[in-house]
Amino acid sequence: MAHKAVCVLKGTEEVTGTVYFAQENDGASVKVTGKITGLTPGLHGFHVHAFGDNTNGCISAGPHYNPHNKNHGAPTDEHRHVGDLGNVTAGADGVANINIEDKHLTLKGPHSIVGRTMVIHEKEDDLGKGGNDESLKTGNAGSRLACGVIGITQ
Ligand SMILES: [Cu+2]
Ligand SMILES: [Zn+2]
Repeated sequence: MAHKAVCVLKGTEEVTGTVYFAQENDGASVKVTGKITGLTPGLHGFHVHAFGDNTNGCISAGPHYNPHNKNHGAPTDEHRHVGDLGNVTAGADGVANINIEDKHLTLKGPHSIVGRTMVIHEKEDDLGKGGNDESLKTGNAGSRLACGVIGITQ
């Protein structure tokens, strides 16, 4: 059975976006598509954070979703946070078009990302290669520009 989810990202500045998630069956990879606008041109860290809590803005979403207690890494790394989707790239128009297929995410089961928060960051995620402690936690991606809770859709 296929699973689908959606996330509307909002922030304090002009950054907004809509992200769609689709998984053909329980064990399949998750396709992540959509668009984020209002960004500065270049790379921006893009992660699933642990909590679906936006009571104090994006900061309440907590750290990167990490149910297996790993260090921060690149999307292609075997050892990474489940939430580590790396970077999205905004063009000169400030728009990032998202088209990711990820094997670590799931929309079903005990480690489902549904009910957690998607965050887009100010800076580039160094993918755990920054050579300092923070790199292994956050990728030094800076502040949280916009976020939204991932919810079930039809
Ligand atoms: Cu993040
Ligand atoms: Zn991470």
